[in-house]
Amino acid sequence: MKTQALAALIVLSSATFAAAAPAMQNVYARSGTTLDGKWHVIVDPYENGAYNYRRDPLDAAPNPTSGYFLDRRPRDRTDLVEYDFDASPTLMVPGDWNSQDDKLFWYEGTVWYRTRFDFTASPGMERQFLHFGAANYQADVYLNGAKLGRHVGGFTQFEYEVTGKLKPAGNSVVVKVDNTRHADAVPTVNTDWWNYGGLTRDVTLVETPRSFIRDYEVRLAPARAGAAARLALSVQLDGASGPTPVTVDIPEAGVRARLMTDAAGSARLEVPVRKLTFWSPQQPKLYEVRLSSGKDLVVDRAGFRRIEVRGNQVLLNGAPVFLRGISLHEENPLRGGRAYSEEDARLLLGWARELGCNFVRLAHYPHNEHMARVADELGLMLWEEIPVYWTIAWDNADTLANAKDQLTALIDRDRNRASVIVWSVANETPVSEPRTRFLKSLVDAARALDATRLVSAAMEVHVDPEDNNHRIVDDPFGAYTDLLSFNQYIGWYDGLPDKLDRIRWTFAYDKPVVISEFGADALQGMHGDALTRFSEEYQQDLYRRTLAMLSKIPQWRGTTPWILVDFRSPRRPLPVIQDGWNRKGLIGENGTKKKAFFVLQDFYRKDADSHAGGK
Ligand code: GCB
Repeated sequence: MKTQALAALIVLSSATFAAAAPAMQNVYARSGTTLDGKWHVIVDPYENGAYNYRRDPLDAAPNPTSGYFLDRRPRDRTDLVEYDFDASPTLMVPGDWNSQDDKLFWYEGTVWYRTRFDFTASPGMERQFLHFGAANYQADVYLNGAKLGRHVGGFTQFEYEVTGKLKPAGNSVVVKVDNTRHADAVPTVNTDWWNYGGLTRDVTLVETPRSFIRDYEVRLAPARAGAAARLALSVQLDGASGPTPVTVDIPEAGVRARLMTDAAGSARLEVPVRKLTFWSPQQPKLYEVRLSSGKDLVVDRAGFRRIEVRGNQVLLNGAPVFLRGISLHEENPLRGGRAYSEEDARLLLGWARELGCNFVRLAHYPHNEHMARVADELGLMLWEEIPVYWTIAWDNADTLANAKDQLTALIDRDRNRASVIVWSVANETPVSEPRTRFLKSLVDAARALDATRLVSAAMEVHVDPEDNNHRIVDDPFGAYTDLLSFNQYIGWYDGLPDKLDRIRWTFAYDKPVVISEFGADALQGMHGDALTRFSEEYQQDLYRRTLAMLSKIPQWRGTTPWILVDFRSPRRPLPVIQDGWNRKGLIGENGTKKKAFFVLQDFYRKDADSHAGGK
């Protein structure tokens, strides 16, 4: 392989990373020790570990180790010990508690988790960080009896520096995880998915040298007419004392760039690339990217592509594309519970590929990092989303700050994934001024953090009061999004499937229409005629008619039907048929495909691409 050194063209210092320190980029590429495995747990519905009998918070007490559950050891045999981690059961981390213990299936509240570990620093490593992939919903973290902090938000990564706080033996990490729903939280109290609680993603003790590459971005720079492709590189060091060199190597692309950081540890550089194979679903080319500075080395695999909207077309690498999509929840129906592993990602995204997809909507919250990494590899474009869902507290400034934090964490984590083409800020939110202001502020935040991807939201449709067969999409928020995306359930919640044949559409915006949901419930294995609710035939017929209806929309550019696999929802109690599952999956809870799967597969194979729009 030929490696060619390319001169630095522009060196700019930047304040891009100046916001509150995000968790480090690409935690899987760092040295460290996994803290995954069995953790002892104490279920604490009354939160006695957090408050005394007068309901005063124990964190505020003068002795920070006085919490019942802060892993105290009895001093002698006569000590009263009512809460003892060592004597308590264990749960696997990562993993939700609901699917691991029948008694916790419906549980919402506090569970205390504890693990112990010994620690010896690896050669050259001087700093340590405790990194959590996610904990749903609120996590209070303690190390050796002292509180490290609180994290709010069930689907985003967070970390604490623990340098100088570790002992050679018997370190104790205690986490109070609370999945209580709140009206002013994100999401709020009402969702159509299971509120899985726990340490749902990997926990890692990461080690770094004193100065390390905390954050970086490697992407295509905006195209310039007639000019060769250029890569935009940016890095952020943590712990450097003064300007420090950073090297970025992309051997297969012939890039070897040297950046010099400013005093704040930031550097940016654009470099031309001789020859680059653009990432696409047909050819999901990934390049090894090696970033190094002093003793620190981070290796990633990144793809390079352009995504943009022109008029009502979506262009991938300059060519019109139809988004052959499907929605999915972060759930592994075969094992039960939240999906968290690379293997889970391969199962779910493998099914999407079989369906003929080039696009997947990761609904309704940030999924684990493996999803985007596996999608990069498989050539699936992604829509990623935050849980601004239904009835958010639009006027609450803390709720907005919370939503922004989640959006920021998601963008920070996945900005180097070529697969991600859409940041979605909301799902089915009712039109009102406070709501549109709230969402607009999220769009602004997304664009400020990342100007290279599309921004959207799953909006709603309204019925023309004069004509029941006329549907109008004119949400004022549509003025701010790149795609015109909306959910519609004609033929399921709105009439019977024959209604689909009569519908006509009006759109207030000449933008690419990407229908973010349609579908019908069907119990896998239940058969009937096309008018038998919950039969596979009903769902099959609805898919046929919906695709025919959508095909008449001139600016139709894609869809992510609802949904790839049945998923658990407390809103779906119908015995025998639902039993706590939303049955709109194209695949049943046991992994068996329903008839409608093949209708969509056939459409994606034969007809879909003709809707990409002309050149
Ligand atoms: C929707 C929601 C989705 C639900 C779905 C349904 O519009 O966005 O979260 O699960 O409808 O099945 O009703």
